[in-house]
Amino acid sequence: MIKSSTTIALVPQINYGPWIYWHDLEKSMEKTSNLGFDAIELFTPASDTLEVENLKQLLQKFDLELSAVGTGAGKVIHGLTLTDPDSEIRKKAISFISDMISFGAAFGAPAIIGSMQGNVLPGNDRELTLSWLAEALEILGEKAGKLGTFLIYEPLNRYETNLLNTMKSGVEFLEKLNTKRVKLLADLFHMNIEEADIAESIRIGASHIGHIHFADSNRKPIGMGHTEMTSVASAIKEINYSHYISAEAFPEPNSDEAAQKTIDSFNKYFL
Ligand code: LER
Ligand code: MN
Repeated sequence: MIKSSTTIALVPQINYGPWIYWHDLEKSMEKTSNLGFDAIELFTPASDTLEVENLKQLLQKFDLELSAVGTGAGKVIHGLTLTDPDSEIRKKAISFISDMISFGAAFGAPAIIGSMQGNVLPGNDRELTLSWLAEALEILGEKAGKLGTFLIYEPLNRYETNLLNTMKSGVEFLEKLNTKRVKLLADLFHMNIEEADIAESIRIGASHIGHIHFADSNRKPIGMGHTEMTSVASAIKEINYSHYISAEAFPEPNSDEAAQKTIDSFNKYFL
């Protein structure tokens, strides 16, 4: 079954970005539930921001699941990436994500590696940098597997990373790893920039895809841009996708309308 999710940003330092709800966890969960979504995706400053028991109670109260946890705060707040030339920083990045994997796993939810993947920095070797990414994914993927979940790696558009930008390059990268516990994130916004054909790229990703970020060409909720969603939705159904479709989109024109627009689009294409 394909399941729907909103996103909730709980990082005090960040006040605008591609997340539907902001700062107030309980109110955001109540609204998510009232609209009929299945789940929430969380963007928190750290793995210990929320108490596991407290979040379990809230999820039960609002009949929601946790779809995934973001790790981007490790970069935004602490300047960590998995491909920093400094091995101490890479170690700290692995530790930050490892803690986030444990937190998510308490709910059966995977952690997402997006901006924490970093970049090949000027003067650095591309192959060496990619080997650091591979090393980290091996360690973190196995950790997620031991805890009964998986890890998600997200190809980003060229303005956010110069590592891997397309679904095909992500598939080729994962297929060279020993761990089978890393899946790909198909973020429709990044794909709109990088892919020649989003639907075809979804088919290339097929069973490797473990999470989808649902945003239109302009990163507004689906239906507010020019992504041709009918063929994309067909491809998602064709590959028998059975994870979450999560609204990582700008809260435009405001959070409530963005959430409504998202669930309307989700129901239109996937119910
Ligand atoms: C960043 O643009 C993104 O798409 C997030 O999911 C990862 O940090
Ligand atoms: Mn994304």
